[in-house]
Amino acid sequence: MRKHSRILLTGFTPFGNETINPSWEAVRLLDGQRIGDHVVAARLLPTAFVDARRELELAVRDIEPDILLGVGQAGGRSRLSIERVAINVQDARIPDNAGAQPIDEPVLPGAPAAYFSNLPIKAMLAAVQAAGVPVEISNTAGTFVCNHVAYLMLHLAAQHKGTRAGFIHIPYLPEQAAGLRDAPSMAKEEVIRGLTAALHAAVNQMEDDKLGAGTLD
Ligand code: PCA
Repeated sequence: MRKHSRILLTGFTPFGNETINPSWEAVRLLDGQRIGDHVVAARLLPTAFVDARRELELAVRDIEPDILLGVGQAGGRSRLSIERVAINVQDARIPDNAGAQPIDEPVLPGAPAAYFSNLPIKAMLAAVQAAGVPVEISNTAGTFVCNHVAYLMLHLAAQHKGTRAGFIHIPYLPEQAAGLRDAPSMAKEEVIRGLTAALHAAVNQMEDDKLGAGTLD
C-alpha cells in the first residue's frame, strides 16, 4: 500500500506569441505539496497534440495518480474556469508547437463524443470562491491542446475505477496582459491559492454539491 495518494497536476509550455505559460508558472510551485493525504506531482506538457499525449501517458505510468488535474492558459478569461466537459474533437485555430493543425479530427476515434469531469466541480467552485479568488464553471475547454489533454484525462478516469480527473483554465499573468490591450489577468499567488482550494475540495469530496452555476449565454 502506498503511503500517499497522488495528484498529477499538469501545466503547459508557452504557445502562440507568449514566452511564458501561466499554467506551468503556477503548477510547478505546487510540486511536492501535501493536499490532505495526497501529494502533488507537477508535470510540464508540451503545447502540441501528439507530444502532450505521449508525455501525459508517461507521467500517468510514472505517478499512478488517483486524481488528474490539467491546468492551461485561457487568454481573455478573467476567472479561474473549472471545466465541466471535454469533447472528442481537435479543431486547431493555430498550429500547435510542433506545427500540427488538426481540423475536426477526433481525439480518440470511436470513443464517446464527450466526458464530464468526475471531480466535484461545484464543491471546487465554492471552495475557490471561499478563498476569495474569482472563479466560474466553464462549459467549453475549447478545441485545442487543452481540450485534447482534458479529454484524455477524463477518458482515463472513465476507464479506471477510483480515478478522477478534471481541468481548470486560468487567465493571463499580469506581465502577459501588460503587453496586450484590455486583457484580464490574475496574479500567480492568487492562481495558486485558487488551485490549492480547488484541490482540497477535490480530495475531500467524492459527491458533488447541488449548487447552481449555469449560464444563459
Ligand atoms: N492553453 C491552450 C493549450 C495550452 C494552454 O495552456 C488551450 O487552451 O488549448
